[in-house]
Amino acid sequence: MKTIVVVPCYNESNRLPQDEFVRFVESNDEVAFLFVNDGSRDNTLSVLQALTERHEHLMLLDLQPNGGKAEAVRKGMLYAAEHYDCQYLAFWDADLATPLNEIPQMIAWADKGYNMVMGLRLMRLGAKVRRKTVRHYLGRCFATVASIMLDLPVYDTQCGAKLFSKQVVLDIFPESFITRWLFDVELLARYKKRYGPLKARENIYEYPLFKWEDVDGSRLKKKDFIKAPVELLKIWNRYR
Ligand SMILES: Nc1nc2c(ncn2[C@@H]2O[C@H](COP(=O)(O)OP(=O)(O)O)[C@@H](O)[C@H]2O)c(=O)[nH]1
Ligand SMILES: [Mg+2]
Repeated sequence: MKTIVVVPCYNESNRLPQDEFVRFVESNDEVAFLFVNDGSRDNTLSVLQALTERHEHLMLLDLQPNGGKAEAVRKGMLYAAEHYDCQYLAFWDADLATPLNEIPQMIAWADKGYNMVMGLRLMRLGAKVRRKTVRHYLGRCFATVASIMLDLPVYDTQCGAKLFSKQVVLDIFPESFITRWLFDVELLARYKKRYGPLKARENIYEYPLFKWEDVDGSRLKKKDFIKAPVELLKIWNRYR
């Protein structure tokens, strides 16, 4: 398998588009999925057990108790890097706000030599990128501040679809994250610290997704937006 995609799942039993994952692995034999159940309180675990029976490229890691998205992604990425022979590792939101057919495109950019490829939600003519207005503008403000803080011309830090070479995963995932929702910003800060600002500008690629749609049922609350500036400051202080 060339690529393993980690899918964090917290109370996803009603929202997970199971058939789309099955269809995808049936037609892409270079990609496998590792679903990480993160101490869900609904029957996500049994849903995932049944789903991962349907194809050998659908796999399961069960974590207890709930540790949050950042920790589930981190543990899943490290587990996959250690246990499977693969070239790339990715993480992907379970609601498929980013459609699975963007995976091969992101792999293609990694094949060109980028060792970190980030989904970019760029609202533009001709693309099917739809974000709720408030979230869009809050997101743009956040991304602008994050970009200034990181001193990197990054446009969208928070998209839930990102792909890495195995070496980058082994370099920037082992340490626990200090924030719960801003771990993507931490990943960029760690990358820059590990490889330097020049490499961060040259070897990370933001790939503009053709399609991205807000899916209802987000676990993000208003208070998470309010806390964001403080969390950003924590990151700035920790990684400078
Ligand atoms: N492991 C874990 N994953 C979570 C948690 N909360 C959300 N997620 C996952 O993170 C992804 C994105 O969550 P979502 O609620 O759609 O957030 P948003 O679209 O970014 O607002 C999904 O795959 C969720 O299952 C959590 O507490 N633990
Ligand atoms: Mg979502």
